[in-house]
Amino acid sequence: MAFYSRVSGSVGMITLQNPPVNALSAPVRQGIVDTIHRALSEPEVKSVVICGQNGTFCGGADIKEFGANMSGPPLVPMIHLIEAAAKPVVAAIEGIALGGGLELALGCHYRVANSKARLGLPEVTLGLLPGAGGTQRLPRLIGVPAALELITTGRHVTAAEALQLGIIDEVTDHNAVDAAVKLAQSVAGKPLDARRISTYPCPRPPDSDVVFEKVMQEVRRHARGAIAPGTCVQAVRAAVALPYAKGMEREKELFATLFTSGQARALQYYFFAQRAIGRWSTPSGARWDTSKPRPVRKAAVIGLGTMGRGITVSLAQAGLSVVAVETQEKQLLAAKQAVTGMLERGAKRRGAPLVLDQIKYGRSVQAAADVDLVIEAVFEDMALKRSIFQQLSRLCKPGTLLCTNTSGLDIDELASQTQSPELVVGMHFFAPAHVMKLLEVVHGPRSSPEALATAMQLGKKMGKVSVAVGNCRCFVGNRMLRPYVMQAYFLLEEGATPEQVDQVLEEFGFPMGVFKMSDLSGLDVAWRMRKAEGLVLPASAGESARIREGSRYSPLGDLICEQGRFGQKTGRGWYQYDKPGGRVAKPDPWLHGFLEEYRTRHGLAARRIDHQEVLERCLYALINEGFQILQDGIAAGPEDIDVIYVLGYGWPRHRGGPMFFAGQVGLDKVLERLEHYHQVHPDVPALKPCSLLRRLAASGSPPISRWREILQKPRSQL
Ligand code: 3H9
Repeated sequence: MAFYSRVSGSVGMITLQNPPVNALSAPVRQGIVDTIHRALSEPEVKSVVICGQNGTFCGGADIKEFGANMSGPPLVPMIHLIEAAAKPVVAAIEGIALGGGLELALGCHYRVANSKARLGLPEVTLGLLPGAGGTQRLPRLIGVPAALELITTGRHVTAAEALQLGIIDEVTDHNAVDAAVKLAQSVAGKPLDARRISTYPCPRPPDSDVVFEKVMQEVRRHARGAIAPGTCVQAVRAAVALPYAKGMEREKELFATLFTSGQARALQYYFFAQRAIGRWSTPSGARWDTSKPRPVRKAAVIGLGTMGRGITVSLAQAGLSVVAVETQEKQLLAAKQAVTGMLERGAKRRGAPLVLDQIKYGRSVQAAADVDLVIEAVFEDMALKRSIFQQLSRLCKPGTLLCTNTSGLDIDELASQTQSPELVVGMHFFAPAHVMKLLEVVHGPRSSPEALATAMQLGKKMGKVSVAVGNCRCFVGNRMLRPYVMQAYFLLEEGATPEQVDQVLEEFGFPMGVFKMSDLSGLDVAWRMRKAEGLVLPASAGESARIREGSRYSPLGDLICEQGRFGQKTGRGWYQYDKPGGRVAKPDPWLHGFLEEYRTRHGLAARRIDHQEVLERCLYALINEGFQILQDGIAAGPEDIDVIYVLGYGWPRHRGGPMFFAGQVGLDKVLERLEHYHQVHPDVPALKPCSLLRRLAASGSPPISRWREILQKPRSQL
């Protein structure tokens, strides 16, 4: 709702009240309309201030309403009512003015903001465009190029930048409401014609067709299949090409096409998914969300390879004292240099203080004796990790939390090396660890809720999105990746090329297909893990290298590693690069010849494989594993898996995540296609539909919001 009061007798004050962000729900819109009418009708009131309760102006339209039948007064006429008012209306912006919130402010005659406020039109990130006049008013106010940039990226700007751009009239370090009241009093009775943005001509850039075409191309290149950014450009173009009223009609039409699109639904689902994860414990796990995290002031990182360096940077930037340990002298020097460089660049970029002094370097694990928490980040080698955990358990002060940065090793095995297995937790960071937002926090069967809560809290402090997952081989993200990669290998065996598979996946929206991605990450890491698991057989194994106890396995990844082709770092992998470390992937005739020779050797006939099969086999195998993970209780819900995939694996956000995507395709359809592929490839267990998928499909494919409830039922019923 919005409540009304009077300040100093002559200023009508409208306060939006809808915690936590004063979103413009139906009651709030109704409240604004009612109170504006009241302020305009009271003769003593000479001007009006609109502000938000609790230091927050407004977070925009109420996204929760989007899925339901909309009621209450629409936003556009409400904002017109404000703009057309005969008394000056001033927006007092504290905290945030985002989306419809900024559009409301643009309908006001003046805007005052607190210096800490952030403003923006982030609708594009929800698969929408600013649909309450933002695409028509903002370019009129600040010009087309600046408006296009803000609207197509959804970027938030500070109050200082907003002032510079001309979005607001005044910035104050003090209370914006007091400043707005002062301004409202000073402008009472003054003419308003020049303050109504909708009446401004829209400045037409010279060569406007060329400008828009260029922006459209740029936006399409970055959008990877997302439709909202290009539609935003079309709406701003209408501001230039059409008079205001017609431009508003165009904005409405374009908004309507986006509003009902699957992409908008996916992006809005994802918005809430990211906020919802962490609220539930996994079905197999201890409750951690009600436990109090321990304070962590000093942490140690053991092993300063690429991951250890990124983790050290992230911890220091989060304000912790860090002991960074590397036993190899040369590696330690290189790490120190690299960490210093990363911190210096980070401080410059973020305008934050340099925190070099918070890190102490050491060559012995002994240096971790007095820390509150250790993150071991050595090589992915169980024997090495085991011995480090034994040492840590002996030397660390009682109660120290011992975490391992592993992408898939058994947390319980490490816990069993220590005297306090309840204090052992997995923290799976993603490379580069100081940049990537995702953190899988892995609870072993013996990890205590408190230890888990501490790791989750620390992740948050480090600016990560922490997702709690259960302990199993490769956890959630990498476990799902395996069947996906394996399908891609099978497709090569059957006649596809890496280029073809990658093209299909990139068209779907991944920034890189599976083969380019593997070349970038380095093929040797997964190879080493497969070797440790005994999956890699010698070349002499012949046909038994391909069929393991009745299940098909593709040794292609192992074979190219045996050739020393580890991807970008060696200049050769699934593609060729101009030099070791090169980044531009080029098709490699050697690889094509190698595939042909491999097929001949194994009597495999190459066939033409269409795009649909490539996409379905790769994605549905991955999704099927996701259902298995839910069924096993390794992830708390589909949202957790989706967030992991979007943040850690490049799954296109506008497709919501793999589990949401499955729901959008239709669970019965996914099931039917998996059944089909499994019939054709009965020796591929990853294509055998998981029983949870069958059960959900049989119960009428309930919406994803209901899966969690179904998952709560006893495992035996799934
Ligand atoms: C729009 O305006 C369309 C118009 O152009 C045209 C219409 C015709 N609605 O993120 P947080 C909830 S589209 C409903 O954890 P923070 C959020 O779910 C809208 N709920 O906090 C969470 O709930 P819970 C354009 C909303 O401090 C709680 O608030 N606006 C909305 O890290 C706290 O959120 C946007 O895109 C909303 N609009 O960040 C802004 N916003 O506690 C979207 C938030 O139950 N919002 N909630 O989990 C944001 O970017 C961030 O939430 C914000 C606060 C920066 C505001």
